[in-house]
Amino acid sequence: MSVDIGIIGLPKSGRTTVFNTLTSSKAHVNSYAREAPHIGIARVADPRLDKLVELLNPKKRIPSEIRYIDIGASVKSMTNDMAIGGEYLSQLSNTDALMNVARAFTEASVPHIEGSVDVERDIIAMELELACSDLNIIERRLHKIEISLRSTKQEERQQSQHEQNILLKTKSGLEKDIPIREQDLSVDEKKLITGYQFLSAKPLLTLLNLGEEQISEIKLIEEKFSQRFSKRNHKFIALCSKLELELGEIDSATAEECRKEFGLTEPGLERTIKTSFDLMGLITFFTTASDEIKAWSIPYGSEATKAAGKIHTDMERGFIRAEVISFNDLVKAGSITEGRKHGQLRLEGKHYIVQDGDVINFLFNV
Ligand SMILES: Nc1nc2c(ncn2[C@@H]2O[C@H](COP(=O)(O)OP(=O)(O)O)[C@@H](O)[C@H]2O)c(=O)[nH]1
Ligand SMILES: [Mg+2]
Repeated sequence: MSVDIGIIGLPKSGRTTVFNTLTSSKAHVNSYAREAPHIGIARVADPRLDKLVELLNPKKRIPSEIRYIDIGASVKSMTNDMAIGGEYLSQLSNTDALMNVARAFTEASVPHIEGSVDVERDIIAMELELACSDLNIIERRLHKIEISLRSTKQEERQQSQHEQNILLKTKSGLEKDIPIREQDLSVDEKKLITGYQFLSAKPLLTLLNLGEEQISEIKLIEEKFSQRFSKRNHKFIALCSKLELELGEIDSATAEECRKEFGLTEPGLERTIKTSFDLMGLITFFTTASDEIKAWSIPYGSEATKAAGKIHTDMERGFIRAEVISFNDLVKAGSITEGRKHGQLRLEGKHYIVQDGDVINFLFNV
C-alpha cells in the first residue's frame, strides 16, 4: 500500500509537468483530450536507507514510494452543478492527500484559461470547488437520513441523529468557507466521516508553479502565501516545474551546477516530497527480512500492528511481537546480531507506537 496524492488544478497550470517531474514520467503535456489518469511513482530519497544498505549489504534496496495521480481532466469538464463529480471524484476520493498546482508563471504561448495569471483567485476558486463537492455529498446524505428517520423506531434513531448532527456541523463550517481539514472535529467525529472521503478534509499541498524569472524569490513567495492562506493541514511550496523537469533530465553534476546558478539548494522533487511527508505527518520505518532492505511510510502515531498491516494483512492479523532497534542504535552496533547482544533490540507489543527510523522485524503467526 503506497501513499497516494491526487494532483488537481486548472488546465494549463502545469499539472502534468509537475507530475512528470515528480515521477520521472513522460506523460503528454498540453493534452486536453479525455484520457486515463496518469499514475506514477516517486521514490523517496532517504540517506538512512543508503546507510543501512552499506551496513547490511542486502540483495535488494527498496525505497518507500509516493504514488501521484494526475487525473488530467480540466476542472470545467469535471464540473457538475459546481462540484467535482463522476469518475474523477472517485479517483480523487481514494487519495490520501491532494496537491493543487496553482499557476504563477506567465507564458504568452500558453494563455491562462481565465485570461490572466492570478494565483490568489485560483487558490480560492479551487477551495470553493472542493467545498462544493463535499456539500453536494452532505446534502444528499442528509436528505436520506431525514427520510429514514421518519420510519425508524425510536431506539434506532440515535445513531442516525448522531451522524446527522456531525454532517450539519461540517456543512455549516463549509458554508462559512472553512474546509473540513481546518474544522474543529473530535477524534470520534473525524472517524465517523472518514467513510465519505471528503475532498476538503484531505491534507492539501498547494504548489505555486513559478516562471524562471521568479526563482530568486522562491522563499519570499512561499512565505507570502503561507502567511496569507496556510492553516491547519494546508502547506505551500513554490518551484518552477518546467526548470525542475529539465534539470531532472540532464546528468546530475550539470544539474547541480545549474541549481547553484539559480541559487537553488535542493532538487524540487526532494523538497516537495519532504513537504508532503510533513503535511501528512508521515514517518519511515525499515524492514530487513528476506535479504531486502525496505523503507515504509506510515502516519505518525501508528501502532505496531498497523505498521505490520502495511506489509501484509496476515502480518497484522497474526501479529505476535515486533523486534525493534532504532536506526541510530543499529548503526552504532554495526549489525542486528550485535544490537541483540547489547540489549538494544527491544521486543514490543501490539500497541507500541512506531518511531521514525525504527528497524523492525515482525513476528507473526498465520
Ligand atoms: N514558462 C513556463 N511554462 C510552463 C511551466 N510549467 C508548465 N509550463 C507549460 O505550460 C503548458 C501546459 O503544461 P501542462 O503540464 O500540460 O499543464 P496541465 O494542463 O495543468 O497538465 C506546457 O506547454 C508547459 O510546458 C513553467 O513553469 N513555466
Ligand atoms: Mg495535463
